[in-house]
Amino acid sequence: MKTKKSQQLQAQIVDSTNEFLTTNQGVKVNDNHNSLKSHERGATLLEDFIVREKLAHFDRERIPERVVHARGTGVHGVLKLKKSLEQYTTADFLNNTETETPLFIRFSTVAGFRGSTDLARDVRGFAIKFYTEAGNFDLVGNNIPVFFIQDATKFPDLVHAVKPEQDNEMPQAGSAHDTFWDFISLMPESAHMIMWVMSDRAIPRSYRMMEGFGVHTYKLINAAGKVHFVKFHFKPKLGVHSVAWDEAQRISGKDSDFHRRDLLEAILEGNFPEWDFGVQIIPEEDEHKFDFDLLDPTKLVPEELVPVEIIGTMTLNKVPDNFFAEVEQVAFSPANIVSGIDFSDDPLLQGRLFSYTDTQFHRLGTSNFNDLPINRPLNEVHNNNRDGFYRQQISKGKINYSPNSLGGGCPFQAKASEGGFTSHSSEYTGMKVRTKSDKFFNHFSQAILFYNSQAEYEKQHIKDAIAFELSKLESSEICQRMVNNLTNIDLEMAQYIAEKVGAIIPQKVYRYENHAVPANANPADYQSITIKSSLEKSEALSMANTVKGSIATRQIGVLFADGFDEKSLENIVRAIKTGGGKPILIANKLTAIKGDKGTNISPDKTFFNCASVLFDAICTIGGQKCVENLANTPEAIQFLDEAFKHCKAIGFDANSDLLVAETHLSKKLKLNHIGVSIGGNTIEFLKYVGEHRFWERELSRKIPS
Ligand code: HDD
Repeated sequence: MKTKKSQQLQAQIVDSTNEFLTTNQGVKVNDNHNSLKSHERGATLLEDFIVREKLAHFDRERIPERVVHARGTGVHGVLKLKKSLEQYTTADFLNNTETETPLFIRFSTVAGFRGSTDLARDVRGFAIKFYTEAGNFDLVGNNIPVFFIQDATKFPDLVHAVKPEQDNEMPQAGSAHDTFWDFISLMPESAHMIMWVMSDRAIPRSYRMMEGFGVHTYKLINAAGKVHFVKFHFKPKLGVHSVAWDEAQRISGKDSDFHRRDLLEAILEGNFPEWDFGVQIIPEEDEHKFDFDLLDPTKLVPEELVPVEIIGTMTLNKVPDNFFAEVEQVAFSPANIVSGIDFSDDPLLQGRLFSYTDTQFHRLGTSNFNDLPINRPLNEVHNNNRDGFYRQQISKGKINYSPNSLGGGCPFQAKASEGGFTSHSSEYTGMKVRTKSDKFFNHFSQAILFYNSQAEYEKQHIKDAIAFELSKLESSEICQRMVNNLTNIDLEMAQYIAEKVGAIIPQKVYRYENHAVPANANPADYQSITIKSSLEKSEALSMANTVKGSIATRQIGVLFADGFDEKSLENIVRAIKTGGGKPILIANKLTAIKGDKGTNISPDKTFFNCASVLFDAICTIGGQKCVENLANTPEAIQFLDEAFKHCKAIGFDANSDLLVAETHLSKKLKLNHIGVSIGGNTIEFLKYVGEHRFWERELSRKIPS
C-alpha cells in the first residue's frame, strides 16, 4: 500500500530526458567517468577542461545561508480574492475579484542553521511573494503576530543572543541557553512575544496548520488618497494545531525534515493546503484610540476590537522543481510593495526596509538578484539600472539615463492614475529624537492578555516550556531575573517556574523601578508602564478554540502483524480514506504480512524505520494471531504508550484485550477512556482523531514511555 506519487513528482525525476550531457559551453561530453591522464596509470592533465569545469563549479555550489531563517522550505500557490478592498486601496490584486495572484511562500525556523531540525521550539517564518500584475508585493511575516523587539537597531543583538553561542557554537536551533535569556531578561518589551514562543505555537504540527501574520501595521491608500491602517492575517482551513514538546524533541531525531516532508507530500498527493486571507482595517482617525500604539510591533490588535474580515483564499498547489534555484534563491523584502499599499512608521518595519535588500546583495552576490527566475516580477522591468555581476537582461540601444531626448524620454514615469507608486504624504512635525512614544513602554498588558486567554493545559505548557528553558541556564542570576520579570505577567506562573528551576520563589509582583539597571542596558528599555488591557481574554489567541472535527490529511498509523483480520483491515483503511485521512500500515518488517484468509499485504513502514511521534493517531488490527503477535512486539507496545503519552487518539480493534493488557496505558484506562476507543468502533476512533489531541488527560494520566 505505497503512497501514490503524483504526476508532479514523476515529472520531476529527470529534467533532461533524451538530451546529451554537455559542458557549460554546450560541448557534448564523451566520458564523464575518467579524467584525462598522461597514460593509463599517469597523472591527470591540466588540459582536462571538462574535469576542471566540473570541479570548479562544484567548489562554488554553496552560497552563504540566510543569517536568520536559514532552515526552511518553499512552494508555489495562488491567492484568490473573494471580496474587493476597492474602497480602501488602489492595489489591483486586492480589489479585483477576477484576478488570481500567483505566489511563492517560504516557511522557516529562525535560529537554526540550514541543516537543523524542523521541530525546534521557534518562531516560524511565513514569507509570501505575491507576483501581482503591478509588481511584486512581499509580505514577510511569521506565524506569531508580534515580535521580540520594537526597534530594528536591536535586531542584530537579538539574533546574536539567540543563535548558538559564539565561543562554542552551541546549542543548535534552540533558545534554551544563557545568552538568549540574558538578553530577554533585560528587554521587558519582549514579554508578549516570549509568551507566544513558549506556547505550543512554537512547535506546530504542520506548516499547513499555522496561522500567518504580516505582523506590522501597514497602510492602504484608496483612489481619493485616504489612509486606512491594515493588519494582514492567514487562517488555516485545517485549524491551528501543535505537537507536544516531548514529541517535538523526539521527532527531531526521528525525522528532522518532518515539516518540509509533510508539506511536500500533501501537495504531491493533491491535498492543497488552504488559508483564509483576512484583514483588520482601522480608519486613520482611529489610530490613537487603543491602549497600545498601533506602530508598536510587540502588540496585536485583538479581534474583539477589530474583527478579521476574510477577503480571499490562499492555496498552495505546486512544489518547486529545484530547491536551490527557487527556495534558496528566493529573496524577500518588506520593501517590495505595490501602489495602493504603504509602510507605517513602525520603527521595526522601517529598519527592515533597508536590511533585506542589503542582505540579498551579500547572500546572492549581486544587485541583479531580481533577475533570478524566482524573484522576477510578472511584468517587464524597464529602468536604467545597469551592469553588475551576473546581469541577465540584455539592454538594447544607447539609452541608460534619464531625462533623455534620444530615447524619446523612455522609459516614462507613471502618474498615480497610471499606477505609478506614490508614497502617501504625511505631515511630520517635532524634533529629531532617539526615543519612542509613551505607549511603547506598556510591556505587559498584552502578555497578560495572551496568558489569560489560554486554556488551562495551554498555560501549563507555557509554564513547563519556560521551566525547561530556564533549567538549562548556567547563570542563576539570569534565571532569577527572568523569574522576577514573569511576576509582571502572572505571579502564580512565576512561582511555579521558580520552584521547578531552583530559583527564589517570588512572593509579590516585581516592580521595575526597583531594578538595578545593568551597566550597558538602556535605562529606558528597562522601564515599563502598566496599562491594563481593555480586554480580559481574547478567544482568537487560544488554539483550544481552533477548527476541529475533520480527519483530513491526518496520518494514522495502523499496526498489524501476521494473522491479521483481513476484513477489519479493509474496513478501517476504507473508513480512514473516506474521511480524507492517510492510513499507514506498520509491521515489524517490510516483507508482506499474511492475513487470516491467506492474503499478503505489504506494510508501508516498519517499527524500526519510523516512530509513533510521526503519526497523528494509532490503531491496531484484530485477528487472534495478530493480537498475540502485537502483544509480543515491544515496539508495538511502545507505539501505543507513546501515542497515549502525547494525548493522541488510539483505536483497538475488537477482541484485543491481550494487547491492551500489555500496554502501560491500560492501567490508566480505568480512570478515563477519553480519546481511546476499544472494541473496533471505527466511527468512535475517527471522531477522536478529528479532535486532534486530548490534552486534558496529560496531567492526571501521565505515563512513562
Ligand atoms: Fe526578518 C529574514 C520575518 C524582523 C532582517 N525575516 C526573514 C524571513 C522572515 C522574516 C519570514 C525569512 C525570509 C525567507 O524565507 O527568505 N523578520 C521577520 C518578521 C520580523 C522580522 C516577521 C518582524 C516583524 N528581520 C527583522 C528585522 C530585521 C530583519 C527587524 C533587521 C533589521 N530578516 C532579516 C534579514 C533576513 C530576514 C537578515 C535574513 C535572510 C533574508 O532576510 O533574506 O535581512
